[in-house]
Amino acid sequence: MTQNEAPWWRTAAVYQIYIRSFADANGDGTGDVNGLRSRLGYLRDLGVDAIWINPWYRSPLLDGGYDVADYREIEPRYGTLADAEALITDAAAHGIRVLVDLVPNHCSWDHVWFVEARTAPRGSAARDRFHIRPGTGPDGAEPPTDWKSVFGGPAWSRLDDGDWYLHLFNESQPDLNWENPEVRAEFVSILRFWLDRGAAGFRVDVAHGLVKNMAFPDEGGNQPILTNAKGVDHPFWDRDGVHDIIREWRAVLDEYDDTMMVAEAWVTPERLPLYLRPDEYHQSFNFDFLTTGWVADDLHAVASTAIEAAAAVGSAPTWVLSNHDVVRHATRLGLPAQTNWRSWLLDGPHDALDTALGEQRARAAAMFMMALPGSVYLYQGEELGLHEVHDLPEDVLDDPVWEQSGHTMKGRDGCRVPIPWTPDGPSFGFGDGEPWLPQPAGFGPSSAGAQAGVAGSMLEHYRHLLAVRREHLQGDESIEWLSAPDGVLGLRRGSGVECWLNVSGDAFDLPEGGEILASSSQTPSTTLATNHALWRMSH
Ligand code: TEU
Repeated sequence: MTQNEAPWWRTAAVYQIYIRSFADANGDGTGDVNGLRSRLGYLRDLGVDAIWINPWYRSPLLDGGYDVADYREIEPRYGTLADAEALITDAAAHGIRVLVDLVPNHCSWDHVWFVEARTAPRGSAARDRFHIRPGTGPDGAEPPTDWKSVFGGPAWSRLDDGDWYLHLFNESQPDLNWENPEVRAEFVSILRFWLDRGAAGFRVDVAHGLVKNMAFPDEGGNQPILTNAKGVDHPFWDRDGVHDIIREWRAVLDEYDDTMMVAEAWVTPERLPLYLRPDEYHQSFNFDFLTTGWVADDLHAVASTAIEAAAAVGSAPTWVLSNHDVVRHATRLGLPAQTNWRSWLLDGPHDALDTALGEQRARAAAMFMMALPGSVYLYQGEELGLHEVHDLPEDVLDDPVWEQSGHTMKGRDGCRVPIPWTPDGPSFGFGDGEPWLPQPAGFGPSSAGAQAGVAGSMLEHYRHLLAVRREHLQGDESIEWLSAPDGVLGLRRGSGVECWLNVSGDAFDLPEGGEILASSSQTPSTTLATNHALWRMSH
């Protein structure tokens, strides 16, 4: 395959839209499709190739829309199906493809199937679409298994007739039964629904879920909240049967030109390539990169492993530093090494955060990530250098994790705060209404408006990096690691672009080289200080 024929997704920059918090056109305090449409020019100027939109379907929003009541309707707070169709058309006119979020492991308890199942008799077809089982113990008052929800507490809740239904996440998110042919057929139809409307593909939620051990053995052991167990023959994660489902979906995508699907699969690096075989997912997120600390050897090991693993199955690697489920990386990188950032949100100490250090490292980390072969996924607001809003008052927290963990985990709201667009004004330009989550009083200088055109701002840094990446780094996928002292990483891409990252070493004088293309410093220099990165064109 010549480089020009390589599919777009192999080297794309994809921008994640948490639609609830991106831009609010109708002033109800919640982001919406028309708000997003009004900001497409910003995304084009930023230089992204595609957007992935978090679930926008009709939903009670009890897990931010990952509780889908109707996969073919848009949540009224976000707009209409006609708005969504117009968005896909407008995005194409801006040169931006649209990936839709597919949520197949579970639906909402408001989905018509579950409404039916609740009152349907035991053994009925309506109940077979879910995992509904009698309990154990006297009177069946104990859950069928010891399985725990990812958000805390038991993974089973009781129906009025005493039977129990499985929910690996919130009680409002009943797990679908993927052994049921009707469930399988329905999702093929949903894929076609969005592909027929011009979607370029899907980000697939909980791609390592879906299939359960139908013997329902106990799991044994307790998993920490918000982690997905990784083990051999686990009763509900990463079971081999999931690959049959993926192949069925891939055959559908292959009927449409230029489409792709990317898996959200929290599995081990050894198992991940199985999801990326030529007749399965095109790509998968690489969460090992996201969770790697600021340690040169670790970053190198994770990156090179991912590159080799993707190549072995003909896929291309992906890189992600932040998303709507994790503490924003400007904050993570400003915390002392080894901090458990999930529990730090509640437990602190909050004065351990060095915001300037986090921002400095975030500038350098973006350069390292964008210099790697493959595609990058950017989370809305990282181009503004936004920090986690870690001090949201408890009474505004919306993530079900807060309640379900018995107030032991603060959850994921702090990375979902509405975006500041203007230095001042109501909700910093997010919209005319009161935003659904409060924004920090000092948000103005972080706004897109305050940063646009300002040399050295994080926004201009991202714009510049994406432009250089488009010109020099999206044409091929080759990489050579360069020799470097401890604490420093060096790599060269096929175009001749070099990236140097000083993670923790002493200031390092780069070997003789060519023209500097980008720098994390306001005063680019070939003496690379710690926590800085530099791109240059080698001779
Ligand atoms: O996340 C899947 C998932 O397993 C997460 O709970 C993950 O373990 C955690 O966030 C670690 O960072 C997806 C969505 O991305 C998330 O927003 C949803 O809450 C979840 O599925 C349920 O649909």
